[in-house]
Amino acid sequence: MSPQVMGVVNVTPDSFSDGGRFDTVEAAVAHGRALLADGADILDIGGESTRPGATRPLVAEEMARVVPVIEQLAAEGALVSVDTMRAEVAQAAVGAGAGMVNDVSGGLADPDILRVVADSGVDYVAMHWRAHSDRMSDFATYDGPGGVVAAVREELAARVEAIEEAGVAGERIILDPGLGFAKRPEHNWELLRHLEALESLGFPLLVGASRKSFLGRLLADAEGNDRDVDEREHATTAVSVVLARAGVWGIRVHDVRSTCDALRVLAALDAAD
Ligand code: PMM
Repeated sequence: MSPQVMGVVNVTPDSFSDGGRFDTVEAAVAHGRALLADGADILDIGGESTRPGATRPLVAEEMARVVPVIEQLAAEGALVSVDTMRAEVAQAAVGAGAGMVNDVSGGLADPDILRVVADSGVDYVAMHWRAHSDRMSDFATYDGPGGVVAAVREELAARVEAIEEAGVAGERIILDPGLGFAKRPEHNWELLRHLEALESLGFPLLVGASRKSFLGRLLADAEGNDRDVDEREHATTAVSVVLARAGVWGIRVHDVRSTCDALRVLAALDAAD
C-alpha cells in the first residue's frame, strides 16, 4: 500500500523550514487547501516551532494560531492532525475537528495529553523525543549496545506502554523515530537504514525527513556550508522513495506534490509486475 502523505502547515513565525510564510489564518488555510489539491491525505497543523534552539510560545498563543485553521479545514472535510505537545491545545484542536494528535514528545512533555487522546478516541502519533528543542542537542548520545536504533526502539516501546496504560487503544497509536530530534546526522541515517527494527514493534510508522538539517549537511557545498533549507526538496523526495520502499505507514512532508509524484512512480512500477 502506498504511504499516507501528511502535509505540513506550520502556523508559526519561526519554523525552520517555512516559518513566517503561513502565519495568518487565511494564509494557513489556503496553504492547507493547496496541499490537499497536491494529494495530501492528512494535514498536520502546528503552532509551535520545534526547530533546534526554539523557545516555546504561550499556550494561548499556540491555541490562537491553530484552532481557527483546524476549524476551517476540518469543516471542509480534511483529515486534520494537530502538531502539539500540550494537552490543552490538543483538547481545543479535537473540539475544532482534528482527528489526530501528533505529539513530538510522545506524551513526555505534558502527560495529560494522553488522557485527552484516550477520552476523544482520536489517532495519536508518538514521536521519539528526549528534551525540548532548546536543549535537545545535549541529549544526542546513543552509546549503549545497538546504538541509536536500539535506544529509539526501546524508548518508543516504553512510551507505548505508558500511552496504553493511559487508556489509548493500541490501534490508535502511530510511532515516529523523530529524525533530527536529539539526533545528529549519522543517527538519522542509521534510523532510516534500519526502520524494520522499529516496524517490529508492531505499530504503523510515520517518518518526517522533509527539509531537515541532516539533508542540508549531506548537500553541503565545497566550503562546508549546509545547503539552504529551500533547496533540499530533491533530497527530501529521494528519502520519500526510500521510506515508501521500507513500507512505512506515513510520510510527513512540506512539499506534498513531489512526494506524491514519486509515490505514483512506485505505484506504476508495482502495477507492471
Ligand atoms: N518534525 C517536525 C515537527 N513535527 N512531527 C512528527 N510526527 N515527526 C517529525 O519528524 C516532525 C514533527 C520538525 O519541524 P518542521 O515542521 O518545521 O519540519
